[in-house]
Amino acid sequence: MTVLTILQYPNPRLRTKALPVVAVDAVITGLIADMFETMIEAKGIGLAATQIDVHQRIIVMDLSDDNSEPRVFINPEIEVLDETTQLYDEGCLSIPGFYETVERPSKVMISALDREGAPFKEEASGLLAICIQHEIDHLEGKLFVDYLSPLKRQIIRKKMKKK
Ligand code: GNR
Ligand code: NI
Repeated sequence: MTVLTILQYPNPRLRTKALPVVAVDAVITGLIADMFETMIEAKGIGLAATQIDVHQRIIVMDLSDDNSEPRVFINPEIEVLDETTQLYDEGCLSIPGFYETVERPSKVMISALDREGAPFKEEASGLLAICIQHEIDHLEGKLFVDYLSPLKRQIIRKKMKKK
């Protein structure tokens, strides 16, 4: 297994739209293992393939304190189940050190393939709902800073460029 490099904002590759996975084969399985290793090493709760410059629709996630609940979402789709929204102070491994409040739908239905390629559905609320929306945004080339005012985004962009 390998720890991969995480692209940093404002790298334009983070704006690439990922394509669906065609077959969950040994290459995809190996990539998923590397993504978990990368996410854990970076102390994240989720990682989208876009962040490691692979533009296929793959997300790994572990919301537990001890990395005991790994989740994989391949070709994920969400349907908003409730117009209610929730606010959360979001961070991103591609924008380290910056946290800003983002508003998102509270309750969504996730449809995806698991690591074996089998389809499943899961109703999500709380942190899972936030995280899956944050990760699917990555697959679309979108970042949490896109929800902020242009001024706030510009400040973060300049500070990231200085690093
Ligand atoms: O580790 C992460 N924490 C986090 C906190 C609040 C909202 C979303 C996230 S996801 C982030 C990891 C990451 O950048 N995934 O793309
Ligand atoms: Ni992120």
